[in-house]
Amino acid sequence: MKIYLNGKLVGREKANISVFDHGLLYGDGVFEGIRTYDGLIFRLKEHIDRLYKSADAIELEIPLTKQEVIKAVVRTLKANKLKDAYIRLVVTRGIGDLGLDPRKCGMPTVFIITDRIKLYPEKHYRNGLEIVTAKTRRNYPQALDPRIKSLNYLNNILAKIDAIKSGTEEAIMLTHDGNVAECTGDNIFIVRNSELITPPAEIGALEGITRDAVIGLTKKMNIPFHEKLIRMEDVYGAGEVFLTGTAAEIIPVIKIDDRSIGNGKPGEITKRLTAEFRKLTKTDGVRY
Ligand code: PXG
Repeated sequence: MKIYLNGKLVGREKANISVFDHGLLYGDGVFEGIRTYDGLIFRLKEHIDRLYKSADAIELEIPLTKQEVIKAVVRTLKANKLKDAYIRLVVTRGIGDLGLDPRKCGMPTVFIITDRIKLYPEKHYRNGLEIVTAKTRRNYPQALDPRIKSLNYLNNILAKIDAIKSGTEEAIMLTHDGNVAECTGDNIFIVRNSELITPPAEIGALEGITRDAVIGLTKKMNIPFHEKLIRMEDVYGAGEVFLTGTAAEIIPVIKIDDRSIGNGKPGEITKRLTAEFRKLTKTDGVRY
């Protein structure tokens, strides 16, 4: 396996980061999780744009142009001869000292790992997923905006631990004032009276690339769609619930906190969107 690290492709055992890197010491950095389908990088431009937006939000200057980052991604994919891959693109503040001061970090660290993709077991797509509501609330946007895809994922990890302790794989995270925000690594959608609804990202959710793709599909498919605030009562009472994410794609949810959703089976709108999304992954990407 070859890993891109600060301009070079190195073997796995040589892909090491300093213990003084502020990405490690403080979670000071940003990242992207991108996917390729049969030699097509899905929505690469959108992922790169989001990476730069995240970096800008934490005043981190990426030492490469967007075009150079794209070239580095393609170079890494080719070196590993992967056609269906998961790409982890990371930019940290770089090597500093034991203080928080980001000015001590001379040069951001950039690395790219490309690997085979690990998916949820197929049965979850067929039968639907069981999830819970996390005890842990989503970061307050005025403290650390969840729209920033930063290396600081502890908020999500605490909610993931809530999910695991409840015997499930995913958990719904609420905002400080009880609105549904998103899950630990996926956005959430509900269907109510044939209308598709997802919470607005600004209340405390990542503007997911898969979320955007699904919103785009609703226009093409004439499915009524709105961004709206939703509470857990709305989710429990929904006809359908599904999650979206780069790794998960679109995954139906059939039980939440031991309560059945709809008729307890993946819903029709979820199935139609999944079929259209699969088509999109075959066409909507950059060939390498
Ligand atoms: N919310 C959060 C908090 C996420 O981390 C999403 C929503 C979905 O966004 P995209 O752009 O992927 O549709 C994410 C994405 C991983 C992994 O390795 C995590 C994500 C994506 C890919 C891999 O855990 N999170």
